[in-house]
Formats: sequence, C-alpha cells, structure tokens
Amino acid sequence: MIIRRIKIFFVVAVLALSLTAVVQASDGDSLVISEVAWAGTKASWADEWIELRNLGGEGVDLTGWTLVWDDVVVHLGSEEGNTVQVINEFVPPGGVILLERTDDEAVSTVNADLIFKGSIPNTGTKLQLVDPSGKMVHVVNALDGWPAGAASNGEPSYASMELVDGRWVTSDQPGREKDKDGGKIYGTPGGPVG
Ligand SMILES: [Ca+2]
Ligand SMILES: [Ca+2]
Repeated sequence: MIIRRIKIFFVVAVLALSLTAVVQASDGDSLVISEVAWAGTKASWADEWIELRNLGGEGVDLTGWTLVWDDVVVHLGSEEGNTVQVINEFVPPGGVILLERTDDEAVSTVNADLIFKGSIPNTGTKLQLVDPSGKMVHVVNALDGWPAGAASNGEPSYASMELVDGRWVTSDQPGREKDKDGGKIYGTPGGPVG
C-alpha cells in the first residue's frame, strides 16, 4: 500500500515537473524581436525603434526580461541600465510592444511602450532577447551587417528590418505610421506585418 502511494506520488511529481517545463518553454519561445529600425527615420537617424512580438497564446509579463546589444542593456520591465521609461510591461497574446529611442516622438503616431537610450549601430550588431532565467530566447546575429533594412543610401532610405514568416525583409513600402516630421515610416511599428 505504501509502495503504491509512493509510486503515485512520483508519477504525479514527474507529470507536474514536465508540465512546468512545457509552460516555461512555450513562454520563453513566444516572444521575438519582430522589427528593427536600426537606421532611425528620415526625420532623424537617432530616431531608432524596435518592436517585439508575442507569438504565443499567453500574455508575457516583461519583469526580468532584457534586450541586449554591445554594451547596451535595456531592461524591459524596470527603469535601470539603458531603460529611460517603462510605460507598459505586458504583451498580450499576439500583441506587440514598441521601444522608442530617447523619447516618444521617434514614431510620432504610436505610443511607445518603453523609452531607451543608446544607439543601434548601422554597421550591425548582435541583438539578444533574454528571459528572466537568463535564457536567450531570440538572437539576431548581425555582427557582419544587417540582413535587411536600409539607411540613408538605401532604396527606399530609412526602411526598417521586419521579420516576415521567420525571414528578415526590408520594409520597402511606406506604412501608415509617421516619424517626428510627419513623414511616412517605411515599416510597421507597433502594428501587424504588411
Ligand atoms: Ca511614439
Ligand atoms: Ca511591425
């Protein structure tokens, strides 16, 4: 009888542990870097912005999450390091959040969810999205140059780099959102692909 109870206890414990692992894995893998305006906008090369997307079916609380490149550490849920202001730290299922550099005017027609300081090099870098356990859940290794997007010399110029069906593409059409001077942004900051 006792042995049987112990067996049941172990079966339940193993099931609970594996369920926890599954939930954590799906949480961690669900948030991705979905768009990067590494060259800024036509209004200013310093008006860089980054979008993160929750591909999962559950909301993600950004407490303890960071976005890291070079010596920049953007804390997604707290105002420390390169984070100037956290406005919203929850990403609903299927939702996006927009990180704007220096102030909320980089993308003037969308409210920022976070303001950061620190530049994104036009020559490329390695962007790492890290969850609270320290696991790198999404890495964009562009140390040899950005796979997409365009700076002042691009056609079109100042276009974002957007993740479409798992591939980085240049946003070559003017979107509905606007930069600080009212010019159309080539990209979809804070919005769906397309
Ligand atoms: Ca804004
Ligand atoms: Ca977008």
